[in-house]
Amino acid sequence: MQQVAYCLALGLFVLIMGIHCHPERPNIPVDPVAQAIFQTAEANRTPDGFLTQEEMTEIFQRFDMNADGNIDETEFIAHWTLLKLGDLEHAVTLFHRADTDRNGEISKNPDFARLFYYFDRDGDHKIAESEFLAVWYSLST
Ligand SMILES: [Ca+2]
Ligand SMILES: [Ca+2]
Ligand SMILES: [Ca+2]
Ligand SMILES: [Ca+2]
Repeated sequence: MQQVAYCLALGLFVLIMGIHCHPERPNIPVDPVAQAIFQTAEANRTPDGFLTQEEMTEIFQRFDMNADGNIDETEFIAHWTLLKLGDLEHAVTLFHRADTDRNGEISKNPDFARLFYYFDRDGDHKIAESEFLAVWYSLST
């Protein structure tokens, strides 16, 4: 019994020390692709460091090359390639994560609306660069 208590105390000590030594959350590796997308989207409208719904819609429209209101995989890959965003495998992963209802295309509803909600972690109706980078990272890994 004493041994268990000892182990618990030791575990707690290690935990506290761990938190103490790393008071900040682990840094999210900055993905240059995500950063480029964010900054391009930002620069077109209000360069205030936030993506608004309008700015996000603009990204959507650029990917939706035939303007039918949906982004299919071909369009996504084509635009991805056009923007030289790199790794195609990465593109396919992102596409499928973004297709939240898995019908084979990213539509404004529900996929894009859900994505906006998902990216906007603090619920202030705009996406900060840090929010964008964090969610992008979690979507691509
Ligand atoms: Ca903006
Ligand atoms: Ca389309
Ligand atoms: Ca979909
Ligand atoms: Ca936000």
